[in-house]
Amino acid sequence: MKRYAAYEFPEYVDWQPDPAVQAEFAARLTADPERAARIAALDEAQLLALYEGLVRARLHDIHLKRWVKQGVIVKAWLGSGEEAVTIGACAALRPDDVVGPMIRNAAACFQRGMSMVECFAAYLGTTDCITQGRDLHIGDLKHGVVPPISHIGDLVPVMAGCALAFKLRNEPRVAVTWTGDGSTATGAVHEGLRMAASARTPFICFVQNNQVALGTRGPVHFTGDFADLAAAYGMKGLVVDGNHVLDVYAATAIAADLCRRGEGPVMIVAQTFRMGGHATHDEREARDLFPAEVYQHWGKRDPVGCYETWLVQARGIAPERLAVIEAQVDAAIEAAAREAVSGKGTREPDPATVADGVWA
Ligand SMILES: Cc1ncc(C[n+]2csc(CCOP(=O)(O)OP(=O)(O)O)c2C)c(N)n1
Ligand SMILES: [Mg+2]
Repeated sequence: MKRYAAYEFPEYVDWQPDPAVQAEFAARLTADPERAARIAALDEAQLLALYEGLVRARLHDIHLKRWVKQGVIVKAWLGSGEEAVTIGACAALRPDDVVGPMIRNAAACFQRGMSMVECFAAYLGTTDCITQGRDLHIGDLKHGVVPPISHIGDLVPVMAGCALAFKLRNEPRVAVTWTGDGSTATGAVHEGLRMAASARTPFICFVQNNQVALGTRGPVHFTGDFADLAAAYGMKGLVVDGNHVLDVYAATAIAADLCRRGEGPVMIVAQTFRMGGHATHDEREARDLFPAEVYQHWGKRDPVGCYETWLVQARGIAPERLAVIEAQVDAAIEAAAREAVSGKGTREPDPATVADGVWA
């Protein structure tokens, strides 16, 4: 896809496939026979839909960054470089499953069918979004998206509770959330996992290990191995390459089937890396957290670039077809952003309504 020098991480700007990394990507496709079978069953339309999802997530973030630079918004929390964890998971779910995305997984909102206008409007604080301008943490139960609150960890017991409801009602539905490596330190995550496991709920909990929490590097806040956590709770655990959309897809599909068979919950540890800052305000400081080689290592593993390269080189998809998808997504995002911005000054919340819908 097109790269944007003004907005992207330095490693992504002149991104070129690295043969050794692409070989790793290909090896992962067959490393686990069960996952390999899931991937082999995907048809071309499904493969292209995954590409479209990755591109949409990336361009959504690039657009937010543009707004930050233009002063339209003050800052943005991005999922750039970690898109595969969200897009791969959403692709493996059914429409009546529910997801609880944290801000790093905001792409789940539009992947599940919420409008891009609404997602942008949430940042602008206009009445075009479900919180009516109150908060950018959005969701919509119509689309099976449970809105988060900004308190990290709290979605785990909430989503485990959704899963418990599905189980008690005998509904073959699955609840999914993503928790960051740092968020696993919260009591809420522990309580939620403990309850989810003991009640055998159809719950999938991603630990999105991007190796940093705000400005604290992973090994400083956790000295264990996330892959060991699931066993401690008595739940099944899987580890995925979080930059590999097909690996995430396949593991989620397997986990969802286990859940629907009453063999949940499942914890999926997604190994990835936060290429940027916690949000746009600390991008420069974040570059000092790890040696340059670490950024280079993960930069070569750009989830969009690696998947695009695989589609072209291994699946024989013409680059022109991918360019058409990208152009369509780009045009849709531009149009949505224009529509959302038109609400500034015209669809602002009325202060008199501030307490409406507030229950506690
Ligand atoms: C309960 C609570 N404590 C602290 C914070 C402040 N806070 C916001 S994000 C964050 C770090 C999250 O790190 P991680 O879980 O690894 O997610 P990432 O941002 O890396 O995706 C912290 C401490 C918060 N929002 N809620
Ligand atoms: Mg983290």
